[in-house]
Amino acid sequence: MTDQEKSLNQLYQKDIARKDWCPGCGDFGVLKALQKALVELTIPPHQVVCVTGIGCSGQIGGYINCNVIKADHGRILPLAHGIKMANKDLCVLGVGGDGDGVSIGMEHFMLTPRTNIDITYLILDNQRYSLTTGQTSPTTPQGTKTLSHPKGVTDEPVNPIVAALAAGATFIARTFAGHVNQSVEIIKAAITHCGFAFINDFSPCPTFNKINTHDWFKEKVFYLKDKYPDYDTKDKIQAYTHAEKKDEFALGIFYQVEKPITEPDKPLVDLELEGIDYNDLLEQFM
Ligand SMILES: Cc1ncc(C[n+]2csc(CCOP(=O)(O)OP(=O)(O)O)c2C)c(N)n1
Ligand code: SF4
Repeated sequence: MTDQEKSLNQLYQKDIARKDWCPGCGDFGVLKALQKALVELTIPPHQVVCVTGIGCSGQIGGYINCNVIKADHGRILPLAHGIKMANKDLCVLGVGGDGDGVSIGMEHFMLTPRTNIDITYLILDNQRYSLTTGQTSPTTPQGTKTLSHPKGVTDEPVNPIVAALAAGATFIARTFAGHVNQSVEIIKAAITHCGFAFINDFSPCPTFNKINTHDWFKEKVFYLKDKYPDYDTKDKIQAYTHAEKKDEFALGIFYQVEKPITEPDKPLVDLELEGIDYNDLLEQFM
């Protein structure tokens, strides 16, 4: 780590006694990877806005020292979109669960990518609604017995990568929370991509998902660039083909193309955010 990275890393650390995630939760790995990616990109915390969901995954906002907004359930993307339109110089991240993104928030997940707004959206996919104790989510595999489907889930799951391809995202990748270093590189590529970047992260929930565990994923994941050196990230059909597979799971960048982005003609907010005295601002509303 360079001296600059060391001091940035310090800035991103939050002084909290403990994290509320269960031991072994995949979300720890995502937090580490996200923080490392921001440090390595040398983006200072005052330029980052992290919009989080409401579930366990949304806790990430409490553990990283940057600007954070906890959205209503399913409303990460409209908030993130609005923030980027207000100040295009900010690095805007959305981080939430599969329940948040592909159930109650599905309309936004289908409609935001086509604007190609320059934000990065991560779904921490544990195949359950975990904060509310493990009910079926839209990504729960068919046949799985859960709290809300004791006889097994009857519906076909939603595949977030396929959904993002259909919705027009210009950067689409999959990561695994157990592979922190590889995730850092993919998150960096997503943040530096100019346009709507989506990452579906497999983040195991050892408490409510006893099937799709860390070990289960470790046996089934591989990196597209390792197994298929000729893989073309501009080929949408190839991306669909790999995304649809259910016996093994490709990781890495599935799809990436350049397209014009949505940007405001002039910023709605033109403030230097470093060193603002928030007390003065707050007093205006008291
Ligand atoms: C409008 C609304 N509906 C329902 C809830 C209850 N609720 C809180 S978290 C959650 C599920 C979260 O699941 P997911 O987004 O997958 O996150 P995870 O906890 O698995 O990380 C639900 C349904 C809520 N807070 N707001
Ligand atoms: S319930 Fe699952 S997702 Fe939530 S903190 Fe525990 S392990 Fe993580």
